[in-house]
Amino acid sequence: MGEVIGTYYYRPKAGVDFKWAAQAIAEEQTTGTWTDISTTQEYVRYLDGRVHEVVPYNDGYITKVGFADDIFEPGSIPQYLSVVSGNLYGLSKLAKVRLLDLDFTEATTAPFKGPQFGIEGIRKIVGTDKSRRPHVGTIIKPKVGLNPKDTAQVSYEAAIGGVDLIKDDETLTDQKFCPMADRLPAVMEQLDRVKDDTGRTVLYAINVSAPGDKILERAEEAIDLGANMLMVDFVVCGIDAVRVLAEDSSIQLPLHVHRTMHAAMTREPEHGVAMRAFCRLIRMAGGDQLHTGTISGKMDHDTAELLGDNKALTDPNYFGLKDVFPVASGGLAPGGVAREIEVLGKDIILQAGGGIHGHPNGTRAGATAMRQAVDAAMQGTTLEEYAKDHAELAAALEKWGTFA
Ligand code: CAP
Ligand code: MG
Repeated sequence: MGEVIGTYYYRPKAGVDFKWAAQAIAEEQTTGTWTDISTTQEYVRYLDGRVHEVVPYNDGYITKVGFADDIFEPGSIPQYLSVVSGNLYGLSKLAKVRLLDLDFTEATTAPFKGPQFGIEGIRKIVGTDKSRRPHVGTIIKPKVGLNPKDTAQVSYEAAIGGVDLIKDDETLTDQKFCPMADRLPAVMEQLDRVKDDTGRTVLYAINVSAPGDKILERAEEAIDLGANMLMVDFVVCGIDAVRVLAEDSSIQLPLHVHRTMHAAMTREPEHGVAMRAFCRLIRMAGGDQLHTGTISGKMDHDTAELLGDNKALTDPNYFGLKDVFPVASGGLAPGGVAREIEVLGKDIILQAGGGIHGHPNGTRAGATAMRQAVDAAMQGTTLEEYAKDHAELAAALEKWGTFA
C-alpha cells in the first residue's frame, strides 16, 4: 500500500509535547479524534496516519506524515485536501502549523490527465519552441472598467508591441460594463490583425471564473466566441474547477491559472499552506500556466520557496504529467526582467500590467520595452547597455530604474 506524504511545519503551544503534537496531526487527519473511542475496529487501523519523522526547525518542528492511498477517493481533489489539509490548522494544542509539501503516489495521481499543453505546447503555439526565450505577458489595466472596444484597443497595442500573452485581470469576468460576449470577440479580432500583420500568435486568457454551476457553460461560451486560451482563479473557484476545465473533452485550450487570495494561506511562514502544495495540485488538475511570484515585484516572496515551487511545476519526472509554465507577475517592469531571468531561468512567463501600461510612451512602447529587456538577457547584454540603442527600454529604465 502506497502512502501520500504530507510535510508539515508546526509549533506546539507551550507545555505541549512535540511528539504528541505530531501524532495529533496524523490522528486528526485520519482515524483519530481528541479522545480514545470504543468504535474503531481492528481492520480500520491500516488507515491510521503515520508519523515518519520529526525534526527541530527554527522555532518549531518539521514532520512527515504518511496517509495510506486507500484513504483517498481516487481523483477527488476536494477529498484529497480534506485529508492532508483539513482540520489540523485549528487544533488548539498547536500554536502554528503549515503544510509545506505533498508527495503523492502513483495511485493518487493516476486518475488525473494533468496539463493538456504544458510548456512545450504553449511554446509551439506562440512560436518560441526554437528560441526558448521567456514569454512576455500583460494584464489588461485598469483591472476593471474599460468597455469592450477600449479593452480590445489596449490588447492590440500590447500585442503589436510584442507581448505573447494578454490576460484579463483576476476580478474581470462578465460584468455589465464589459460583457464577455462583447469583450472576447473584440479582443480576438485585434489579435487576428496582429497575426495577419506579424505572423505572431498572441494568446488571450479570458477569465471564465464563475459560480460552480456556471463555469463549464462560461468556458464553452468562450470557445464559441473564439477564445484561444482560458483563465481561472483557482483559490476562489476551487482547485477542482481547474480540473473540470482541463479535463473537459470539449475544451482543447490552454489554461492560465491565477492564484488571487492565495496569500491568505501561503504568506505566513509558520501557518497555512505553502504554495508548493498548490503547485502539486494544480499540475495534477491540469493548469498549463500558474502564477508563483517574482523576485523583484510588488508581492511578498521567499526566493528559496519560489525556486522550489517552479521546480515542482517543471520537474520532468512527475508521474508522466506535462509540466506547467510558471508565471512571474506582480509589480514587474522591464528593469526587473534581467534579475528575474537570472534567478528563475528562461522557462518563465514575465507578466507586467502597470510595468507595460504605465510606460511613459504608452502600452505599445511598454510591451516593446519588456521584449527588449528579454532580448537583452537572451544576448547576455546588460539592460543599460541594450537601452543605449533601444529607446523604449531606455524610457522604462528612466521611469522605474532597474530592480536588483
Ligand atoms: C499584476 C496583477 C496580478 C498579480 C497577482 C495584479 O499586476 O494583475 O494579479 O501578479 O500576483 O492585479 O496585481 P501588476 P501573483 O503587473 O500591475 O502588478 O502573480 O503573485 O499571484
Ligand atoms: Mg491582477
